[in-house]
Amino acid sequence: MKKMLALAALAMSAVLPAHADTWKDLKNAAKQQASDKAAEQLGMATPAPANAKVYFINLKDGDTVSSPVKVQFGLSNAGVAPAGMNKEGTGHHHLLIDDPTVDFTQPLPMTDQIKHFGGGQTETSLTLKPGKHTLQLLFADWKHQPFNPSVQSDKITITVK
Ligand SMILES: [Cu+2]
Repeated sequence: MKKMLALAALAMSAVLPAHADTWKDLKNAAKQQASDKAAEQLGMATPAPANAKVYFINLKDGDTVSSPVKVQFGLSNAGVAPAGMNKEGTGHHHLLIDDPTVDFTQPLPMTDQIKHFGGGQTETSLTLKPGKHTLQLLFADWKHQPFNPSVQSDKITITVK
């Protein structure tokens, strides 16, 4: 009988920590969800990852290109995560075409001039009319809101043949 109890206690002690971890995980997940929701409702800007930079890899100011235009997004000192995933030090790319007005205190709208890459894409192929166009990268947080301070590339002008 004593042996049985000891065995049961051993089994319990093996099970308990895992059980407690699950509870802790659940509690943390609930906490995270609540704080995500609050951040979203209050429109709280996420602090920018230190020294984060976005830049065009394959295009520079003054380039002449043909449509469709391949655009590769460069990023340093931060990571890419899909939209909706609040993970520290990450965000997703946005491409501003022909200088749209941007409210840096709000989530970015999805328009013809503000393209979101919420799947975590790091390049795209753009169909543009012949003529001059401006392009600018804007990196934003999981809720599509620009970081504070904002993480954006230089605005470049390209000519489409
Ligand atoms: Cu977005």
